[in-house]
Amino acid sequence: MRIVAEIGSFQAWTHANLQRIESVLQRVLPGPEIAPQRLHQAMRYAVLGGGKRVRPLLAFAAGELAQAESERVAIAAAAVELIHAYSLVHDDLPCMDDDVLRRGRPTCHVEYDEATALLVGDALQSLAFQLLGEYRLAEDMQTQLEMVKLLAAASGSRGMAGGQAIDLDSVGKSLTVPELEFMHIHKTGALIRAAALMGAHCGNGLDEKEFARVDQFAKYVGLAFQVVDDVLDAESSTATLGKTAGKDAKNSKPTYVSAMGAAQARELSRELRNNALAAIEDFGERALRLRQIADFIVLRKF
Ligand code: GRG
Repeated sequence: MRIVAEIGSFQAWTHANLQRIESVLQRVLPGPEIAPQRLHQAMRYAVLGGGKRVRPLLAFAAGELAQAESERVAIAAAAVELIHAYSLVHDDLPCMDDDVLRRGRPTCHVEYDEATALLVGDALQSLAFQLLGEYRLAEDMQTQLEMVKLLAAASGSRGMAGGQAIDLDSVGKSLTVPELEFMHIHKTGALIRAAALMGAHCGNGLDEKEFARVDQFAKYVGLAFQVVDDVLDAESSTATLGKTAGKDAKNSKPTYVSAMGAAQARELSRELRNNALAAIEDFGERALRLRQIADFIVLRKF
């Protein structure tokens, strides 16, 4: 009975926060009628075309834990999602992963053109940092500066972009599990971790130890996300994923599935989920939303 009620409440919570993030993203993206129209239309195409919004949801959950105002968290979450959207647009380009399908639609460079897609990524990244400078997000300016630093580091060469460089370099090679972990902690994990910490920074309800617990939780969840992504790429269909399935094997990319097999990779994702939950155990009921997101990430089908 309790589990049913918790699932129901998670759906309602997710629905409310998805509406919140969509409306902020709609608002902060330049309108399609504003010059240069084609670039602004392409930016909106890349960001507003669906997506699970896992990173914003993590920011909202951590923000609630830190007793942050949801309006502030929504802006921080939007900044993270803009960076994520930029990374997908660039990742899909012919010079990187060369894909034609994303979120069930043609990728940005297919719908528009390569030069526009490149600029879309650049402009989305700039817009993310503009938001962090434009809105009051944290109780004090020192914390707000920390947030700028955090998002920059998570997206840069020692975070997501660095992970992508390792990924491009590893095509056709076989990586050990620790090497895979290093790549994914950067490529996928850094931004997921930043999402939770950005949300937590919007409030001042967490002490240092509690903040570190959220960080630890997000590290495990970020890795679990990638392990599940590898399994879904191997086992799911293009129709379900809304992006081309089976690409990792076709492109000779080292993955958790190629390193240990799908069944063991699934088991690893469950282990990582358990580690994530253990990290936030002391929060008790206050961490309900974080726990539910960890479950969603591990059990998701797309
Ligand atoms: C181009 C600097 C640069 C980085 C690209 C994130 C990334 C790095 C590449 C995406 C390629 C990929 C398949 C990564 C695996 C995990 C991942 C980030 C999947 C996509 O994220 P989701 O599932 O996407 O959250 P939605 O569409 O739901 O937002």
